[in-house]
Amino acid sequence: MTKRHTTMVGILGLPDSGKTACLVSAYLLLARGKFDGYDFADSASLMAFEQISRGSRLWTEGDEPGQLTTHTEMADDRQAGFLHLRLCRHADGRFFDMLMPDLPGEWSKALIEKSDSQRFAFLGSASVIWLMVDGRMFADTTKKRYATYRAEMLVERLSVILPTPRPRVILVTSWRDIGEFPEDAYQSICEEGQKHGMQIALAPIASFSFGDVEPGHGVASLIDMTLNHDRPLPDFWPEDQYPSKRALNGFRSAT
Ligand SMILES: Nc1nc2c(ncn2[C@@H]2O[C@H](COP(=O)(O)OP(=O)(O)OP(=O)(O)O)[C@@H](O)[C@H]2O)c(=O)[nH]1
Ligand SMILES: [Mg+2]
Repeated sequence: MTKRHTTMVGILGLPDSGKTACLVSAYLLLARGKFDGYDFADSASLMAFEQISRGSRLWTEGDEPGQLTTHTEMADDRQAGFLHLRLCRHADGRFFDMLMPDLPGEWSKALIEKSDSQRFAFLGSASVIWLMVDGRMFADTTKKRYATYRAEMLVERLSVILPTPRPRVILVTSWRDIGEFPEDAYQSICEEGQKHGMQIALAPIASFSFGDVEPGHGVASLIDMTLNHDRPLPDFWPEDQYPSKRALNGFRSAT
């Protein structure tokens, strides 16, 4: 990150929300040259991508994948490890470096249940946050309300960790292949975000697919949203804090 401008993404989400699947899907789309708007340029973590994509070898032409990722566990349970991607944008040939952690959902669970936030300190340097939720829970009317509540808890916990001005937060909803994400649940999560000064955008994805939606749907658009971020700049010269600014302006006009 000291060498090149890098977009670090903070990825949170309960177990099974689809974090690993999303990263695998992005990697597979890039590997097959099917990633809308971008080409794969490089990765400093190819081995790690290969490792998490192992189960997806079955994803060949016309062969719809099923359960392809496994539960994430980490060798080091105190510190996040990152996957790296360098992408080239078709529109202007510009290169983008991204760092994304593949964290175990247990970390987010412990954040909700025990406010265990120490391991998430790195989120302070993230440009964009992906808040991942399991689309299956929101498609099931008996589980939707609880799933919304848990997502809001995560937003609330996140608000304590994130700096101000807030980085952009994207609600990434998985399993788009089984249906649309319910709008009322999104509204409710957005309102929780607004209470804490966060604007939450929505990005539905189908990392894999059992339905009519093509596998990888929404993933390239999520990355595009992520890379085109404008982090609001802090108010550099608030009048009341720096009265000398006026003196400086006066000096300028006098010369
Ligand atoms: N069809 C379909 N399957 C998905 C999608 N997203 C995730 N899955 C599947 O759902 C299961 C859970 O996804 P993971 O990506 O492993 O979940 P995770 O958030 O990494 O879970 P932990 O590592 O336990 O925290 C896996 O079997 C995935 O293959 C999706 O958008 N569509
Ligand atoms: Mg995982």
